[in-house]
Amino acid sequence: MSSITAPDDEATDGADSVDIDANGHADDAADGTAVDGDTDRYTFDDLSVVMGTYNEEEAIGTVLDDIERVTDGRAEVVCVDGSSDRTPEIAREHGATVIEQEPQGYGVAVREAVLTPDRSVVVTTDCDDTYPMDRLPDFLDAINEGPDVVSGDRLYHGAKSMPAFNRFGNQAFAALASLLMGERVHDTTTGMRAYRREVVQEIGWTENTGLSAELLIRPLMRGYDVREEPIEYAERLGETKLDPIEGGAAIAKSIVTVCLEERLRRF
Ligand SMILES: Nc1nc2c(ncn2[C@@H]2O[C@H](COP(=O)(O)OP(=O)(O)OP(=O)(O)O)[C@@H](O)[C@H]2O)c(=O)[nH]1
Ligand SMILES: [Mg+2]
Repeated sequence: MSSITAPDDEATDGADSVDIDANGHADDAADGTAVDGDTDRYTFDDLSVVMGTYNEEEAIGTVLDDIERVTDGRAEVVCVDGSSDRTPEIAREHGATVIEQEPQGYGVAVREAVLTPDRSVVVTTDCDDTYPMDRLPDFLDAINEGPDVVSGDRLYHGAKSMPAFNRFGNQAFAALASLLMGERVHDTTTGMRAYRREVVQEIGWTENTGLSAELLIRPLMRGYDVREEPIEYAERLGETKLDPIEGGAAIAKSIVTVCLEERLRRF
């Protein structure tokens, strides 16, 4: 795991309730089960996995089956759905909480999704079977080690399944954000991250297509402890909902706007 920034004491006050494993071993809770004498660690019972869903009937069954298998059915799942196909029915059959919303773009759905859970740890994902749900225990373990945000870095392993145009764009977004923030980040547009709930509750989110970048940049620039975790990335099931040119321009604009806003906030 590559560490991006040191924690800012003031900003991470909300994290005080969690103890790091006395042995310094994150692996003790790799199955999300609190071990004896270690009851302050978050487990799958503290985990919400949230996503925007928009006509994902090809993928949603697989994604929700994976979450159920990996977390023993203990993680809560929240889908903010704008579909006209069977996606919401399939989600409900799998026990997910479905919030219906007119389709208004990625960020409008995902903002609602991250703000909905009452549980302490919120993990975002896409509903297209691209993100490795079998890494949920690692993300939970990583949060238990102390960070406020753990961000899946798809580019670390090369992201060969990503279309070349998107890969190039994502590298360019990371370079742009790194330059403007003065901190090296490797994947600003990943959809898989774990957050301590306080982080998503305390920050006001403004972006739509660029929300994924905003969800990394604002916490980082406010001094939260943000870490990147290399992940594999798979080919998408079903149709993309993002126009690469229009979406790419919106993301670049969000990165510049959010970085400038966060810099001005410091004065
Ligand atoms: N509710 C809702 N969900 C959306 C909307 N737009 C996108 N999503 C969901 O947000 C997630 C991300 O969209 P994707 O199409 O995967 O975008 P992407 O990951 O940038 O592009 P891909 O390379 O195709 O995966 C998916 O789970 C979509 O179903 C929307 O307007 N409303
Ligand atoms: Mg996707």
